Amino acid sequence: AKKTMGLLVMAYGTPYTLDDLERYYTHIRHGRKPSDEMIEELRGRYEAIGGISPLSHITEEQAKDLEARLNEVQDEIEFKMYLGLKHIDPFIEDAVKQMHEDGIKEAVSIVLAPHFSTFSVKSYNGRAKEEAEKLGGPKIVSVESWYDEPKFISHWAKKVKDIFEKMPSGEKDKAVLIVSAHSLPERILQSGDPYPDQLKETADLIAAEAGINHYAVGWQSAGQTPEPWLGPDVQDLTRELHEKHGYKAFVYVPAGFVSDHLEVLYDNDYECKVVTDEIGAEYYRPKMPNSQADFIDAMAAVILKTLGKGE
Ligand code: FEC
Repeated sequence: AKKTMGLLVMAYGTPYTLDDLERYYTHIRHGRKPSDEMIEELRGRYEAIGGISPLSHITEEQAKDLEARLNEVQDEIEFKMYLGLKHIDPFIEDAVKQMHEDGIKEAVSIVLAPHFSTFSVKSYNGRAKEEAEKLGGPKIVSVESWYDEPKFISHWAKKVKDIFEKMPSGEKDKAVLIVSAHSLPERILQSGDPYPDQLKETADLIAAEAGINHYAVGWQSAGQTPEPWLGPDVQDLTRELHEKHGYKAFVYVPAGFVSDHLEVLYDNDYECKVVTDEIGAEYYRPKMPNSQADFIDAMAAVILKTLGKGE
């Protein structure tokens, strides 16, 4: 008989309606309530992208498609998907509890973010394992990162290549690719966090496969705290590359994210575009992976490899 295994898919989470803003933002801030001005500022950003983020539907579709793909490509294991979110319900702990109640003994977990950091992936997997230990199961095997998965790299490389190929010839020589991820406080570096190196490697691999020579790594969406965050920020980087090298076209690949959501639709498509407009340069941002089949297949491949069943 086929063995059943839990598939714990974890993602950031987003407010379902604007009424959820305060509890969501408070959770992100580790329980510290944001001021009214902070909430209003955030509400303004959600309103600027159409009222609310499309992230919740996309996350759900990615998780369902991943389960379906895994059950399609092999017939040894029946994967049963559970969705666990970092900052809103259903929380990671709710998903683990449900697995436990359903009698799931073994599970594999993946975070819908490619790069490992103690502040991101480690905390998701840590919360899942802690809850499972508290309940006495399931046993969870975790994917730690998948920033260099060849199918993931190809997914982006194809899109980047396509954009560069379609540029008018004069523009192509003056175009640059910017690969970015969410910034984190610089203090992650003190403990040797691999996050920046992993992003650099993703950028190197995408550029190599797409045949792009002009590219740079940047950081985006940094928090508003006094401590230093990883830089350069993508907006500053855009100005700097324009001033130093005269680039006239910018192609943004926010490879640290996998969906259309606030950080991309606002921080890239609005904030970076303000800069490219100001300097008179073209703005390009390939579509996010969302639930495109080849992207889902890339994550399925990563999971099977983690379980020792991949090529
Ligand atoms: O609703 C949406 O469409 C956007 C959801 C969303 C995603 C996302 C991804 C990441 N974050 C990461 C780290 C931080 C750190 C802070 C922080 C703050 C926010 C705020 C909102 C927010 N994040 Fe987020 N993030 C998303 C949404 N994030 C809203 C609060 C307002 C703001 O600062 O913009 C700073 C916390 C603090 O103040 O102390 C740190 C990382 C990722 C990518 C990895 C992942 O997806 O887990 C890292 C999506």
